[in-house]
Amino acid sequence: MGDKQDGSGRPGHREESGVLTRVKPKLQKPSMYKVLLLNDDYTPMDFVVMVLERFFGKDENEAVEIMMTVHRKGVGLCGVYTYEVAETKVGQVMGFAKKHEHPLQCTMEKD
Ligand code: TYC
Repeated sequence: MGDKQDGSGRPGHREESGVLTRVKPKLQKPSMYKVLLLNDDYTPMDFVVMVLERFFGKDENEAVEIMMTVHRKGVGLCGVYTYEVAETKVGQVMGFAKKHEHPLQCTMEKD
């Protein structure tokens, strides 16, 4: 529907004055961003587990697993989100850690 061939030689396109145009412009998939937690020596393990449950929807087992990965390896993946959602999660975690006076760091990077 709306993309029948018109002599442009490509389905889904039309050609006018030598310019090939998509009939239905393609929507681009948004870039995705990883939200990461970083290890430190002072934030209590229970607090990190709570963060993972509260802001990343993890159940207790998943949260403990991610927290222990961060504790052992220095960094761990909380989730992958669009830019605005990732930015919001980072802000929520940093605000929550600050409020409780823990040095927990949360960052994002392009997937
Ligand atoms: N290393 C901390 C401790 O021994 C625990 C911890 C885990 C801190 C994960 C931050 O992102 C973190 N209390």
